Parts: sequence; structure tokens; C-alpha cells
Amino acid sequence: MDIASRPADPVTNPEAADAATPPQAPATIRREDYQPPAWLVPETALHFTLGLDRTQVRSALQVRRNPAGDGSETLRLNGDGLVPAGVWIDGEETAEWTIDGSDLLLTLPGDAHEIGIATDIAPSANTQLMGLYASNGMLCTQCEAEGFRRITFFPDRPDVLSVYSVRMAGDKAAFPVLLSNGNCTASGDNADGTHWAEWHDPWPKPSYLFALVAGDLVANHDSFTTMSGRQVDLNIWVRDGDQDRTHHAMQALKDSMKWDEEVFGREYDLDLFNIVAVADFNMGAMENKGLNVFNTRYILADPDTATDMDYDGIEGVVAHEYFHNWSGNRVTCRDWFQLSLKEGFTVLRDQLFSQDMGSAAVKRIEDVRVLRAAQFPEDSGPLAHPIRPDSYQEISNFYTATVYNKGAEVIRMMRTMVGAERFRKATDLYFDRHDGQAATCEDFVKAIEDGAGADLGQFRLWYAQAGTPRVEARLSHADGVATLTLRQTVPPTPGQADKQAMVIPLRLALFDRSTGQHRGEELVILHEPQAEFSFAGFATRPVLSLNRGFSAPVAIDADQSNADLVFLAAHDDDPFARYEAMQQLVVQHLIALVSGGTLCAADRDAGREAIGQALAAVIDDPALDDLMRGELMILPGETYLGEQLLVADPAVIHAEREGLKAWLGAQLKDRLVALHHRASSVPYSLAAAARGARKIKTQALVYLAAGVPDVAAQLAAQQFDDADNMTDRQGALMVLAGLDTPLREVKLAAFHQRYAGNALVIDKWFSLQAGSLHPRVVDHVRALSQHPDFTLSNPNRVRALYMAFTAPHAFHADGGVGYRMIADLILALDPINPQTAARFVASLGRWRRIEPVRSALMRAELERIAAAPGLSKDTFEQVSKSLG
Ligand code: 0A1
Ligand code: ZN
Repeated sequence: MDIASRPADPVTNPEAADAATPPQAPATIRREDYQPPAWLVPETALHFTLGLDRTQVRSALQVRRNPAGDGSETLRLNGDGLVPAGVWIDGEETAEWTIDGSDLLLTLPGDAHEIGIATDIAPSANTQLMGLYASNGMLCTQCEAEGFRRITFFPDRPDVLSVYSVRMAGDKAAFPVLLSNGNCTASGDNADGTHWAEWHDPWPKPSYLFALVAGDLVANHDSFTTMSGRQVDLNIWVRDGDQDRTHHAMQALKDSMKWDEEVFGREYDLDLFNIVAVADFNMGAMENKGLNVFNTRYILADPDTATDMDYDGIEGVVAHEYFHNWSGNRVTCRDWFQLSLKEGFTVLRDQLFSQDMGSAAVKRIEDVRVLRAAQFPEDSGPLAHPIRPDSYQEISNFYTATVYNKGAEVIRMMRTMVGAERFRKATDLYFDRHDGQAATCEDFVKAIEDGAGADLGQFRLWYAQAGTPRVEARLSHADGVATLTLRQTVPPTPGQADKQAMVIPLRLALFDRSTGQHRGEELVILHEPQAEFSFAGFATRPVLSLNRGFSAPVAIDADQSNADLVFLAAHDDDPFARYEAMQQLVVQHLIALVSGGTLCAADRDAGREAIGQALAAVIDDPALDDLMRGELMILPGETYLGEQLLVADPAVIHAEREGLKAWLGAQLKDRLVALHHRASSVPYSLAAAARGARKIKTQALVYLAAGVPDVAAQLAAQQFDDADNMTDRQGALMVLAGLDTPLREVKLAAFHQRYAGNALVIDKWFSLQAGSLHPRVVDHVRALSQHPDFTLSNPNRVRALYMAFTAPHAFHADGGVGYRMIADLILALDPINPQTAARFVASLGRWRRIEPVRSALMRAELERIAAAPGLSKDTFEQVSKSLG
């Protein structure tokens, strides 16, 4: 047995639990080792005596021996940093317990017992924001994945479902509102200024869905009548003064409830649905049963403080958490390896919802852009893992773009192959079959197979194999027949050297160049390493449009000529394919330039001309709506460009991309100024046309800033001064923040002054500077880290400053100063909030794909982190895998 998997010795000294800091090489948990729980907990009663500095917790667990378990007499109750203040078995206090690592072990003679446990916790000292913690004077919980064990000892695993009753008591002035899951069954006042409330949730749930909130909050109240005519009370709880910024979230909630009934046949199952917004939160939001807890940034919006993107984010996240009520809560996960069962499916559901609420085409493009920017690099780096991982050290590290976004793409492929109607039949079967259960990804695939009548045997490889498949496509033409040859390879990833061929569904069309038409879309399914598909009846060589709608999450190498790409960018009737042709045109051009190749000045000019013509056509095309025009104007990002190369030089990529942007900005100056002018006359509203106008306005500025900075600075300053909404104001400030103009300081200061005290907007102020194109970003970030508004204790603020900074340009500054700053951040943040600290490791983990000088500097910073004593499990796992 190696040290990594050796369990700690059991101890009986309670102090040992407190001292149990994570070992330097944490144990690896493996999917294949899953065992059903030895004991079940059908009912749980919790009693809280609330205080910010000290909260007392008393639990009563009805435990039953699991007939499907191993028959063990030992009940293992997980704890994390807890010391039992008292333990009772069937009402009798006992000293017959031991501590194993951080867990509490009890030996039980019978098949059914009541276990009582008292613990004391310190919410104000909880900087990790896991378990029960304090935020701005309120108390709230975060239990997914393993936070419940920081509140009380419990079998803290998702396959132990329990019915919860909660009683809480606390100071009425400090905590006038007391909330938990389910329904409030009783409440009252005490003579000493405290009050109490009892809550009961009738739906059995795993501990990760438990929630409690106590604070001085006000609600936006509304209601929704379900498809069977039940009225549900809806509340969004915020701090006093923020009520008027909750209307968009409330509308999104009601829209989601209706949409889930209509599209998936899912009705809400309690009479109350509460949402609470908190300022200190590690992630976006949490789907606790009947009591969702949200990061304020996904609730609060009004035109003066939130951008159009913020509005979309709120709609999507509110929907996501609501949809979890079925995909996650009613059917939950057997173990954390199955995380994509609830997350991949729920992301797909929220994506489809947002497609239906706004522009489906634009939403699809945005989702693919996110996948390529966040998931593709993950899948090709040292942290690559399948959507159903095989092992982990710290589960918090697996809330990834792979599990979420690739997970959604995998389920979307099943839907594409069986069709929307059969997919709906299959999801009905899934929900019927597994309601009330803790299920597996295999259960999901089997239900889709059975419900849709499909064979998904080989398709299951998508759950097991990591890495983005690469499909090479070559089209030949002879004797009136077009032949498409497809070859797939799946790259090796850590622990998976050899891969099998995947099932890859590709929607395609073949265009007649002279008519600009195609004769219908086809779906081809590639099962083999290589296959040929023939299409008769083409007098001339058609133009290939492949992976339309991004039907498979793969990288395509279609080796298309500029002429074909310009044709598709102008004519393709699939909006994604049109976007893709524009992207590809730029990717091919820039990659040829940066890979140090054979391009001469004439080639560079020809490439720029083709891109310039295509962009001019996009700007001029009267048939395009502005939202789509805005999408087509976005250049491929530097990370995505770097992904195309085995080893990238970020400085060269940045310079060439900026060079192209500058050329386009100068070349198309008059068109872009006219576009900005036209869009500026559209009054503010949330309608698609007005949102589109705002999008192209800032896009125009982005090109002008590169090509004709003086013109851009004036236009941006004007846009900033005239703005009656945050989208315009932020867009203008983003452009100014990247320019060397006196207007930069003036407008940044005006923005800060106007929004002083508004945390979400001040986050934007940090981000805009940290992610700007300004040559002295590193100095700016260093200064901002000392700004009185900066704090390591708020994850939104940390991400605002440092995530924006890890965008390629400044992060990769000569000499490695950017790498050092991020490593310093990780080391400083790790003891405070390890979950958030660990999320920064991936940026350094790309070192193998970066040119040698920078690569060595990145690696050295990872080694410096690895050598630090007392690292958290979270950071240890990410750093050791990144070096491995
Ligand atoms: N289940 C949530 C994500 C989530 C995961 C862990 C958290 O811990 C800090 C918080 C939220 C979702 O998918 O929205
Ligand atoms: Zn989720």
C-alpha cells in the first residue's frame, strides 16, 4: 500500500479531529471502489442555536442498517474540522466513539438506532465558504459537494437520502428571516429577543442539498400556478435596497417553471420556492431543495448596473438551478463520479431554454465559444478527465467545463441522433424510472436507449474517454459524385494512452457554388476510425458545410480554401456554420503566420484581404440581425488560436491577432464608424434589436481601437458619456482601458466614483483593467491588489481581478512576472479559500504547450507552489497533476 492510499490510524482523542489538516498526498478516491452505504438515514432532525461567531448544532439521525450494504456494525459519520461535544445512542449519552481521520465511528449492535450528536461551529471563522458561514452579517450554507460534514457528523454522500426537519433559533434583530428547505411548519418569538422557526422538507434528499439561511433580508414575492393548478409562492430574498434589481431573475424563474412543464413535462413539487442572494459565494449558485442560494451576480440586475451579458447569465443560471429540481434533486447522483448525470443534463436543459427565450442561433454560437475557450484547453492539458471521471482527490476540482459543458454536448449528441421527440420519450422514462433514486450515468444512457429505441453501446465511450476527438475531412469529386472521407483520432490524455474510435454525429450540407443552395441537410455518423460517404448528382465540386450546429464537440480539420470559407461565411443557411467559416478563415490565416512558416508579405496581404472582404460583407449584409452580426464580427480568441498549435508562443499570437485587428480597423474605418453611428441611434430596451445594436457598437469600437486609436478614444468617450445603460458604459470603458489616452484615467475614475459601494459593478471596474489590452496591465494589477476595495475574502473580487488577468496577453508578459503574480495569489489564497485558489492552477498548468522560455518559468512557479508546506487537498491535486 502506498502512502497516498493508507488510511490514517483511528484515534479516540477528540482533539485529533481538529488537528487533522490534509496530508500532503491526499488519498485517491476511485469510481471502481464504490460500495453501497452500510447504514441509511431515513430521517434527520437538526436543531440550530444560531450565532455568527458560534452556532450550536444538535442532530438526531434515525439510522437503519442497509440490506444492500456489507452488514458492518460500524457507522461512519463524516466530519471535517468538527469535534463532537456529545454523542448519544438511543437517548443515552455514550463515550464509545472513535475518530478516524476526520470521521466519527460508532459501533451499533442492532439494525435501527437513533443517533444524537452535538457540535459547535464558528461561521465567522469559516473563510472557505463551505458548510455554515457568515456573509455580511447573515448566515448561510453551502453543502455541495462535501460541506455538510463541516456542520455536523453525517454519512455525507449523495446516495444517503433523508427526510429533514429543522428547528432554528436566533436573535430576532440580527436574523429576522429564518429559512430552510421545504415548508415552514411553525415559528414563534421568545421573551429574550430571540425567535425560532421549524421547517420540514417532505422530499428525501442527500445532505448536499441541505440549506439554511438566517439574516436581515427582504423579498420580492410572486407566485406561479403549475400545470396541475397548484399555486407556488416564489420569493427572491436580498438585502434591503436591492429588491428592484430582482425583477429579471423573477421573470426568469417563472419562465423556467413554465418551460420545464412544456418541454420536459416537469412540474414543481413544493408550495414554496425560495431564492437567496449572497455576496460571498464560491460558485454561481446552488440548487438546494426549495431554497436555492445564489451568488448576487446571478440575481441582481437593472439597466444601470448590469450588461446584456449579465442579464443572459441571470436567466441561464436561474433556469439551471430551477431545472435541477428534477435533474439533480428528484433524481440525484449515486456518487460524485456521476456528477455529469445532473450537471451535463441540466446544462443542456438550460441551454435549450435560453435558445427558446432569445436567439437560438446566437445562443448556440456562444455556447460553443465557451466550450472552446474553457473545455478544449482542459481536455488537451494535464487536468484532462472524462465527463465521468475515474478518480479524484478533491471532488471540488471536478466542477469543470468538461463535466458541465462537454457533459451537455454529449447528451445533446444523443438528442441529435434520436431526434427531439424520441429524446423527450426517453427523458420521461428516465424520470419515471429513477424518481427518488441516486442514479448513475449508465442509468441515464440506458433510459435513453430504452426510451428512444437506440443502441448507444459504442456511444458510451464519450463517458469514459477524455480528449477532444479530431476529425479530418477531405472532399473529392469525380464523375458527378462527391466523396467525403472522414478520419478520426482521439488524442492521448493522462492515464489514457490509447483510445478507441468514438461515435461522432456530423450534420452536413453540400452547397452548389453557382446557386448558393444545398439540397437538404444530412446526418452522417462516424463510428469507425475512417469512413467514406458518397453523394451523387453533383456536376461540379460542391462546397462542404460540416458539423453544422456544432453537432459533435470535436475539432474539424477540413483543409478548406479561403474561397470556400468566404462562400460559406456569406451563404451558409446554418448560422453556426456561417460563424464557423468566418472563424476558420481567420484561424487559418493567423496560424499560418504564427507557425513561423512560409508566408510571404503577399500571402499575408491576400489573407487579410479575404478576411477584410468577409468582414465588410458581414457589416453590410441587410439580411443579418445585429445580434448575429455582432457574433460574426468576433475574432477567434488567443487561447483558441494557441490550441491549434502543439507549442504556442503567446506573444507572437497576440501580436499577429492585434496586427490583423488593427489592419481591419484601419481598412474598414468608415464602415465601422458608420456602423457605430447607426447603432448609437437605437434607444435602450431589452428587445433583441436594441441588444444587437449595443453589441455591434462595442464591436466596432474594438476594431477601431486597434486601427485608429485616436478616433476610437473619442468615440468611446462619447459612448461612455452618453450611456444610459451598463452595456454601453462598460463597452466604452473596456476600449478606453486598453488605450494610452488621458481619457482612460478620467473615465475609470468617474466610473469608480459613480458606483462606489456597488460590489458587482466595482468587480467590473477591476476586471476591465486586469483584462485590458494596455501595455502596463501587470503594473495596474499589482496596484489594484493593494486598492482599498480589494480583498482576498470575497471570491467575486478575487476572480474579477485575477481571472481577467490570466487571459493570454498580460499573463504571459516577458520574464514571467504574470506567472509569479498568479502563483503568489494561489499561495496567499489557499489557506483562506482553497476551492477558489485551486481554480487558478490551470492557467499555469498549460506550460507544456507554451514555448520553452515561458514554459520553464511557468513550471518553476508550479514547483514553488508544490513545495509550500500545508497546501490544501484542492491545490495539491491540481498542482501535482499539472507537474506530473
Ligand atoms: N451544483 C451547483 C454548483 C455548485 C457546486 C459546488 C458549490 O460549492 C461551492 C456551489 C455550487 C450548480 O451546478 O449550479
Ligand atoms: Zn448545476
